[in-house]
Amino acid sequence: MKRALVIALAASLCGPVLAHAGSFVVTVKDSKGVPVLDAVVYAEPLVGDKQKSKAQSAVIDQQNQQFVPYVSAIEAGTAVRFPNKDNIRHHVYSFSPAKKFELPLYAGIPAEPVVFEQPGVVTLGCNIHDWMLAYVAVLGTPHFQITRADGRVTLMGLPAGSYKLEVWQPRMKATSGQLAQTIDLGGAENKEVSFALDLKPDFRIKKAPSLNPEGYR
Ligand SMILES: [Cu+2]
Repeated sequence: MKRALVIALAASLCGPVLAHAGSFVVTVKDSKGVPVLDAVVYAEPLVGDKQKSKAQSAVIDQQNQQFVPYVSAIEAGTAVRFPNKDNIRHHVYSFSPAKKFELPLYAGIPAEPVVFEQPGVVTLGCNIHDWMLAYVAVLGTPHFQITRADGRVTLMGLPAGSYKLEVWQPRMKATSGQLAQTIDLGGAENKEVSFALDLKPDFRIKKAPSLNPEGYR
């Protein structure tokens, strides 16, 4: 009797979610059909209780006078640390409505992380090094991934239901095609979805002008 109860409990704790979980297999390309890097793909459940996530943390480095990574995706409420791995000081800031903050000129790791409470896109800069640029997509869902060079991600372990599937990329034009799709996902279903983005050219300066010790060639 006791043993049966334990087994039943164990099954109820870890069984249902896995048994009815599905996934979105998402491909992001540009208007010419080229796979898109650094696209944030995220799925928000349209019905049912939103799972309350536990406190999470993330790291955005400053390395060789660049932010690493260039694009981060986090769930709202995540605490982010900004370690400076360079031997010069940085002054990290954001003027974005979703999170305004400033880490005045510092070396090493600031004592306190920065907590991003509100969903939205946050643009990061450095007061000293104008070319330093990074983005944080703060999301109201734990279901997200960022594309690599192949433009593909898989959002796994999603309970069956109806989802709004969305994509965001720093170079996306406001007029980009369909950026949000409402899709029903069945249990144990792997649903293929694709997005085509209209992107602006990449104007980023890849490296700090002073990084090349031998000067310009
Ligand atoms: Cu800097």
